[in-house]
Amino acid sequence: MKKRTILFSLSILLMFSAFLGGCNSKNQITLHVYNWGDYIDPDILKEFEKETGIKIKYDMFATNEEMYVKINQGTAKYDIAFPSDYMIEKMIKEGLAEKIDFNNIPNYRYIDDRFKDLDFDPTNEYSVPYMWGTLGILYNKTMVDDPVDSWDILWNPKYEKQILMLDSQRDTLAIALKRLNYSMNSMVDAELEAAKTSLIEQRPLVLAYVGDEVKDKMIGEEAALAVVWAGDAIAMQRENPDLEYVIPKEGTNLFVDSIVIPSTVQHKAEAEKFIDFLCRTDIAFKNTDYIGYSTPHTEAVTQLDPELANSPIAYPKEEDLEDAEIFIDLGTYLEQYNRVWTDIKAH
Ligand code: N2P
Repeated sequence: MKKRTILFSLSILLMFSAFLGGCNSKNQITLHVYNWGDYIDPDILKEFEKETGIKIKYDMFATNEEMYVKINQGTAKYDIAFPSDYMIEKMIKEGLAEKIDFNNIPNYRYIDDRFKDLDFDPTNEYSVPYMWGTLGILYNKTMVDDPVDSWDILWNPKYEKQILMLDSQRDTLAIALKRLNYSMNSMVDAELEAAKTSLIEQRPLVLAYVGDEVKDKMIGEEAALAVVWAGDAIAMQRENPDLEYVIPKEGTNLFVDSIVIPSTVQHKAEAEKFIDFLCRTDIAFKNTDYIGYSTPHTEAVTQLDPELANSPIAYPKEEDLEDAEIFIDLGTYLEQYNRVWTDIKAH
């Protein structure tokens, strides 16, 4: 008899906790965050969940174009995304980015004015700068004996099958265009065709077109030269000191990756809370220290290890950026870039 009573109470208890659990999961808000691979300190996500009780579902992409397709399809209901400049411009034009209520982002005051009023969001209504950097060449000093100061070295047959290119259409076409002294935002058919031809000529020299795998490959000395983003160069140098990063003399791309609230948002208030959290000085510092990319946060930058804060890779001098260009949205001319990119990849 007693045994039965215990069993009975136990089952009531189980039912009750299942009921409570059910209530809980109903009120539980989950923020869907869509970011580049290797682009956040994972502890920060845990800290946000702990502080706010808001859960995070975190997905990653490798290129702006991949992110755009997902947001445009609208099936995955992202609340937060981290596109670059030109893609933000496109998203705003196409109604794929929501206006942010900056009253909810008091920590926005820490973002350096140099990263405000930029052409992709001239009125600063849709985006909050997250990280910035350059595109350049990473090479292994023990494997390359020529001077590395020009994009041209990526076309040197001496390094056949020792070259890694980025599997990213704007970045790769930018290199080919810059090498030919054209703008990386060129909308001139003949210039784009010349860039395409040069990349097709280069194909036999290329070991692979890669994304984040570039890091393992360069650290493991599987290739001598790679096209990388500056922040990743810093992460790789931490693991292999024979790696050097160079901004080629023809000039490069300067990118600003920013946080946006895409039109697929389900939880706008919580998304704004997350953006403000990322702009909090302690969090921005922790994140920058972890990933190695360059922060636009005026306070976080002062707390960095002097080695990182003074690194010419992470924080290049103005004169090194004189020939740098920011990508712009190409509008309908993008179709030409898509076509050319498909042709290159088919070879
Ligand atoms: C990090 C991706 C950086 C994005 N892996 C460069 N725009």
